[in-house]
Amino acid sequence: MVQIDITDHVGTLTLDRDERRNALCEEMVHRIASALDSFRSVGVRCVVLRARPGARVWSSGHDINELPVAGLDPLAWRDPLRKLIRDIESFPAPVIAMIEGSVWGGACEAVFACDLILAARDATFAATPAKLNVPYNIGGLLTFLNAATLRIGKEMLFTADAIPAERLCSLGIINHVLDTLELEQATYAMARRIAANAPLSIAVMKEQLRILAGAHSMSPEEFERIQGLRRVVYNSKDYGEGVRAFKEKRKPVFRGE
Ligand code: YXS
Repeated sequence: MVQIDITDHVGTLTLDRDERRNALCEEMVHRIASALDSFRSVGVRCVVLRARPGARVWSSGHDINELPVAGLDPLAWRDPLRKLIRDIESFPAPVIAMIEGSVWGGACEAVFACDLILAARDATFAATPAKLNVPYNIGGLLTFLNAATLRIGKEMLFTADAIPAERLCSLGIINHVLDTLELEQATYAMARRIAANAPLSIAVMKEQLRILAGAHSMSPEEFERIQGLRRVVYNSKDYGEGVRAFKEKRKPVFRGE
């Protein structure tokens, strides 16, 4: 499910579950975490997170078959996608997302949680909770808010459109868009430049930026109100319909109940 390589202080983590379009199942997230632990143990100074060369789908997001149906929070703290985001954000060196193909759902958030994004010109990004009636969680929405402007974040989340990488790059959400043939060389050149700099300084700046990006106040009452609103959504008939429609390979019919 995951291939790893370490060369000159640069660790490469390749998603390798194409038969499920690199859906981020619990087992895959566990293997990513193990790979990051091994990178940390040998002092890797920059990570490249990628799919196999030529991938049409970088990742199709959360494994829908693992989304709970019976009225449980689909994005609770222990959910694999939530763990993956925390693992990326807390890794003590920059993680560069190198994107070929299409990125869907929670994989968009995982890419946005990376420190840098370099994408092929024809890559696309589709945030899909509105396609499945998933009530995204507050921490996840903060990842989108930190990566994009509020307006672009709303467009992505409300339309679920597949947004071209070039548009996101023009908006400063993606660092660089390159021709596919140049992408890998440019990504590793940047990774090596980062790896040649001072790792302690970079690690502590990354951690400070993580804390600053998450520094938002919310009253306990507001948090509880939001959680109650989210519970209405994942307890709704529409929630089961979203997941069922995917499994039955048909368009969902949402009734707002
Ligand atoms: O039919 P089989 O058994 O061969 O399986 C198919 C797909 O069902 C499976 N697969 C997935 N299984 C679980 N979770 C997924 N996310 C997922 N995506 C795909 O992989 C096999 C091959 O897929 P297929 O035939 O559709 O491939 P394709 O090349 O024709 O189309 C690729 C995609 C990515 C356009 C298509 O697979 C697709 O639309 N996948 C779902 C994308 C999506 O809606 N992702 C959101 C997941 S939910 C999530 O991330 C968050 C909770 S949220 O939604 O809140 O953001």
